[in-house]
Amino acid sequence: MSDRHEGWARLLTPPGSGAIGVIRVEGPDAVHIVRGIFRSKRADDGMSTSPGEIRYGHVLDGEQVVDDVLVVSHRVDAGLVVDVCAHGGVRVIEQLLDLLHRCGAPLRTDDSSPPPVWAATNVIQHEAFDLMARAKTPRVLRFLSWQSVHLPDALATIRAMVIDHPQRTCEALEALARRAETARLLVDGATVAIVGPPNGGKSTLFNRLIGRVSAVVSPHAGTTRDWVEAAIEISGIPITLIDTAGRRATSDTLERRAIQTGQARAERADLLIAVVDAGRQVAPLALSALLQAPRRAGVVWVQNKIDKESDVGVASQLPRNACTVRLSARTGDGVDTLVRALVERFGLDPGAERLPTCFTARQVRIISQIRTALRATGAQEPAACDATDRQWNELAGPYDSENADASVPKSL
Ligand SMILES: Nc1nc2c(ncn2[C@@H]2O[C@H](COP(=O)(O)OP(=O)(O)O)[C@@H](O)[C@H]2O)c(=O)[nH]1
Ligand SMILES: [Mg+2]
Repeated sequence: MSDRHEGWARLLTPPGSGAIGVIRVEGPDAVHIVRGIFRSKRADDGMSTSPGEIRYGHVLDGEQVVDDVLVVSHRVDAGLVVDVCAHGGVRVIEQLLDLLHRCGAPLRTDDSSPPPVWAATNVIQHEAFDLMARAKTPRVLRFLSWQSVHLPDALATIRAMVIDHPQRTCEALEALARRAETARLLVDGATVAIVGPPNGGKSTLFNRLIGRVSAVVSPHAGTTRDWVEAAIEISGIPITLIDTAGRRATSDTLERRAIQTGQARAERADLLIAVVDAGRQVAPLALSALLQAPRRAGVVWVQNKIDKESDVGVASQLPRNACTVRLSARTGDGVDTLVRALVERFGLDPGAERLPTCFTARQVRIISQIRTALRATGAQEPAACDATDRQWNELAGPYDSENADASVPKSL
């Protein structure tokens, strides 16, 4: 059939399970191809070639019903394309695409759409495709797409040297796992909390960074009563930005609770933006709270309100060698410097993403098991070889869609 018909299929809905899955059949023979596999529920009519006219029926593979579907054609440029709207289960779509392929309409994907998960040939690729469907930014998509090809290759190369160079194998594996932090920041995203004394301009800065007014700004200390968060993207890194209530001694129970919950949220953040008013000395209590806050990616200090500057020596209160940015959240002056400082603190230079990197907790766990086995017994020991063979296969072996674990891979 395929040599008589010319067409191709595209998946219009995201890969993975959904309520419906829509496959568009395109090409000069799109209508012929769909007609050949579609049987309308009303015996007297088949697929309509009038654009927009929907028909309900079955897709048949020989005599076997693959799914009940709605079929509708559209005019695109000079020709007709046909949308097959089916149930969105992964297996149903897989079977429909397979049937269309056999009928002369193979699947076409382009770079901007992630490949369907079932197209994976090995376990790592399957994890990458699954996470790609949920990627929050194009940068994350590119990272996972690169890993889907290069991480399995790198593992094959490392595995090939296990007998002769067990020590080097361990080191190479360790490097893959060490870089997992890059993957975590990209795939899961980073959490950045804005902290500091009341009235420093935290909420104003929050609103400016998210590009809209979300947190209430006022000259009254204690205005922000709860933490507010928003999803933003900085340089392709998905970021959850959190505005917290400013810390101060207060008799207001509600405000005290807001301060505590904001503080707890900030404690789990990857990075803090500590905002102080450049025209005011920081109160000792607020300063000591800020100084006791070491974070994985550190603290970026912001001296805000430089538009109404009167230098009161705030700089001398801040830690020496601290990363400090002077800006005005109100006018936006200096905010681009802050954005650059945040990216720098994350240490995600584009080159680092083009290194093979573990990107799921499962990969890190199995790599650690292989390293332990190699260190304990040495590669020459047959028992160790058997054990690690099993682990290598579990790590990056062929993907078996029939027996695969259908759960979403746990990112880091
Ligand atoms: N002049 C000036 N005022 C600002 C700036 N940022 C914030 N403010 C003002 O400072 C007050 C407190 O701001 P807010 O964002 O609510 O501070 P927060 O309590 O730290 O969240 C408000 O009156 C803001 O308009 C700034 O960059 N320049
Ligand atoms: Mg506020």
